[in-house]
Amino acid sequence: VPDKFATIGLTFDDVLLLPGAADMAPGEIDTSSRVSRNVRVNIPLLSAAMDRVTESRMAIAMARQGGVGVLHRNLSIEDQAKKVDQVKRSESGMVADPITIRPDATLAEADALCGRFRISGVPVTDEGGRLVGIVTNRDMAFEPDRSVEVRSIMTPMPLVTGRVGISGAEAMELLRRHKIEKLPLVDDRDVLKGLITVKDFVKAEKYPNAAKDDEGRLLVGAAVGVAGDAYDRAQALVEAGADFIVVDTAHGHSRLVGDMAAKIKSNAAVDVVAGNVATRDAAQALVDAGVDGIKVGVGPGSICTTRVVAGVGVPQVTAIYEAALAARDAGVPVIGDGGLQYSGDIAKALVAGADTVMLGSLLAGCEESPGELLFINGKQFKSYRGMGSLGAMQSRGGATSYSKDRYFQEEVRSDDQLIAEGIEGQVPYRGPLASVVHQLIGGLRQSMFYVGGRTVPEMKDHGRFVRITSAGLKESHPHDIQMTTEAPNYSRK
Ligand code: RVP
Repeated sequence: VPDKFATIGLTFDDVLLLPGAADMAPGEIDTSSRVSRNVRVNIPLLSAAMDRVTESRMAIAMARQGGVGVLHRNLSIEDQAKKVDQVKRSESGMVADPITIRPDATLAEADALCGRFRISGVPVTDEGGRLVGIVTNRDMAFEPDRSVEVRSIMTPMPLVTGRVGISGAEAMELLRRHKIEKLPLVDDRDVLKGLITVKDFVKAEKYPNAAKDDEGRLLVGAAVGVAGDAYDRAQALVEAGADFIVVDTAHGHSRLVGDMAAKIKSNAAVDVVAGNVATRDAAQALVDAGVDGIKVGVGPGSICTTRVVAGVGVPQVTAIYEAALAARDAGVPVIGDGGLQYSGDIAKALVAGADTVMLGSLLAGCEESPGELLFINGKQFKSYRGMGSLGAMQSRGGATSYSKDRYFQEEVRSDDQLIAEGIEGQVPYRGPLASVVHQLIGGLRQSMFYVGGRTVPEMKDHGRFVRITSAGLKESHPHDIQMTTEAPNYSRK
């Protein structure tokens, strides 16, 4: 970087990808990638850690599609940890640590438990963790007295059970032969070790591309900050089963961020991603702090006003490129976060040096994002806002907002002293995530074919840009025609 002026900063609309020789069939294209050193996804997409984008429903939907969601942190530690738990329990080949109930609990308690975790039955275990029976909806439905003990209505041992380590096919065969929905897994002392359900098998078939951990549970990430009880939060999230923690701030080139990442890493076997940064030096500082992934983006977000309010930022393609220069040699994956408007931008981010991208506005309109559908002039929308918007920073009563410290404003006590760095608004409703991801990844696969990159690493290696002018950009979009039909993957901004 020269003394005063850095080189010119380029963003998605400033560049196009050069077509390259493609010696592969489109079917050979592999979109899998790494979020961080040890977290692999099947599609290179993350949903943003924002309170209008990622709660458990979105995280589950993202992982089923092969990507991963990062649960936002603008809520209490307990609530966020609960959401991690919901994702980890949602589906898998096997529930490793099933919810259980004691034989002396009441039917009302069993009912409440099933309602809370949205399950249709619970294994019953004694103090030693030994399986003594199972109680399901069917047992509960015909008992009017809610105060009876579970032991009197459960189906007691001996039950059909499987041994720990049973194969999926064997388990399925047992479920089918005995026409049961749940197969408890036990060791040789009948201690409950897991649970396999029919529902999980059906889902596993429905989502063959799902991103899962070694135990077959969906992947999920969760965000923390650096102030106050941020470290306690990280511990609670790890305990709940988060696959990676994101130290999520607007300025990752600060000692607090590196220190927090290092502290989390030294006390837990979990990947830690940190950010956001936009220069090579900042990425190098995070590499030196030992992070497993680097998130890049200062100011590109659709709802972000940091570049206007603070006058700070780096156009996103250049930011990714610069950060990747430091990350690449260290083998640390890069997440390009923010500013993507079209599927083509995903490929541009990868060629610039990202391993995955994080999306906010492109996903905020999905059915699975938090918040109600809004009807305005006969059109459907969902609300979307920056985590640095007044609304988000005040959402827990100002003084206790958990998103203020993303912008290093946790010291600000009163709402009217906050300096907003984001706005609040709405985006068009887009329906289920599955169809949105289908279009985004379909577009990415086309890019990979045009560029001649069979895999994400090949895209990073072979891909080349051509810089364009505003005339080139105008030519790129539809022109000299009045669009009469909405395309599923294109709208004029
Ligand atoms: P976009 O996909 O362009 O909507 O950008 C989403 C990203 O914007 C987030 O992942 C986050 O890094 C950033 N963000 C979130 N809130 C704000 C803000 O209020 N300025 N910015």
